Amino acid sequence: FSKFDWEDPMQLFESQLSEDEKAISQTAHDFCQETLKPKVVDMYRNETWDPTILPSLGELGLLGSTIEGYGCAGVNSVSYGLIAREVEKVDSGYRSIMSVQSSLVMGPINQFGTEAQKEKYLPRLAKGELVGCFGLTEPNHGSDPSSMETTATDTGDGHIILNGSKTWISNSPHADVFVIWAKCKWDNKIRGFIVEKGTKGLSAPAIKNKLQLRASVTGSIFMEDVKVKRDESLLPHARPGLGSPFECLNSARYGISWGAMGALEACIAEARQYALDRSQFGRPIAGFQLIQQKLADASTEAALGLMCSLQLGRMKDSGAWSPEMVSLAKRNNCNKALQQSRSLLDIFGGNATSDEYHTGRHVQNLQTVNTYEGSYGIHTLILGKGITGLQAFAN
Ligand code: TGC
Ligand code: FAD
Repeated sequence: FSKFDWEDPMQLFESQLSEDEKAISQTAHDFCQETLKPKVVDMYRNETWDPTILPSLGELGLLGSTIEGYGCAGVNSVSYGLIAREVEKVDSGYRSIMSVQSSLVMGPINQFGTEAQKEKYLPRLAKGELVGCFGLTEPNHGSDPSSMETTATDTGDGHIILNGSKTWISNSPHADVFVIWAKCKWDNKIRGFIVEKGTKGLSAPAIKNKLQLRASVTGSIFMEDVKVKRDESLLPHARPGLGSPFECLNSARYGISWGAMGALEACIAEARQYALDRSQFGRPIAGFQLIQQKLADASTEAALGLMCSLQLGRMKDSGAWSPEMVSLAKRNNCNKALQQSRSLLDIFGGNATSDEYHTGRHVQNLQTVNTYEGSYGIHTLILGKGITGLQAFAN
């Protein structure tokens, strides 16, 4: 048998990845540890936006990485997951910045846009020259976007007028490109629209003083008679209804299943080192059984969760996947990461309070990660419907 490696307990990295996947993961790892990690404590403290982050991710081919052409890397879904894992080892907020740009902005433009829209936006989004955001959630409609109040009116002369508001939108205060989902007055169906920063009637103020995800800027979007050209703005290949925005979410949720495990792995590494360095009662606390149980439980959940995400990625790459599989992975991995990181935080004793240790920040972030892109409860109900055939969302 081989020697046990606590950093890769089931030899996922060593035995299950292709050489290309290992190289992409290593590139992402080095960039995240060398460039992102030194910034994170300050950005989290001050809720700031660093305009160099997206361009540096773009330079390495880490934005919209699964898209073929338009300056994108065209890698497989497993590689996208490995990138999300490395970014979220530093901070869930940084992974949010990356995954919103990749899955929720470049994804729908690539999948549902015209050739002209793709040529116009994708290369610059891939370079990180443009910042994108995705507006689905509204103040009164989060888990149930089908009831959204934002409207699109066709003026009959080639224009669309958007009215309404969105809330909790990642990147929106710095966005150049807004993907907005609105209910069309002509047939009551939801469609996607691209709106550019600076369009009259559009504003996106930041939501300040968040308790979580402070290294990622989140905002509202307000639209008051926002007039856009129909052929430039409408994503014409999106199926009318919620199916198309949910397709974007499938990809983002899949990436989050990897990312949450990355955050947990970072907590395991930090807690293990802390426990080895910290002595009480004349010996390292790592030698106490209660501490070892926390590390064993967390390592087990991280290893199992990563294998689940890897299997899902392989199924996505072969085309044999379902949204319920995505819900299973997103629900399990986010919830396990939240529970286990919270348990590991106890190892730091009073130092759990200090933001010089990263575990407390990960615990805070994971509360949001367990909520956005479909809360734990919503993914429970998606799985419940998949298992029983009966939906329990509403009467
Ligand atoms: P339902 O009637 O079940 O479905 C409506 C239509 O959508 C289709 N569909 C899907 N298509 C593709 N993929 C999926 N996963 C799909 N799920 C459903 C479905 O077939 C149907 O199509 P059609 O042709 O029949 O119209 O929908 P519902 O209104 O009953 O809602 C069900 C529910 C609760 C599961 C859904 O609304 C839901 O998932 N709610 C959660 C909302 C959510 O996830 N919001 C995320 C906002 S974005 C975000 O959080 C970004 S954070 C990013 C970051 O910073 O990282
Ligand atoms: P609610 O829908 O009000 O849910 C509240 C509680 O009720 C939850 O526990 C939920 O599970 C439960 N619940 C709801 N319905 C049911 C039911 N039928 N049965 C049982 N329990 C139920 N959205 C975007 O569109 N774009 C973004 O970029 C984006 N980024 C975000 C960034 C941050 C930092 C945050 C916090 C949120 C972001 N969101 C974004 C919004 C996010 O997707 C929503 O917050 C999430 O979908 C939950 O919606 P809600 O907050 O309205 O909660």
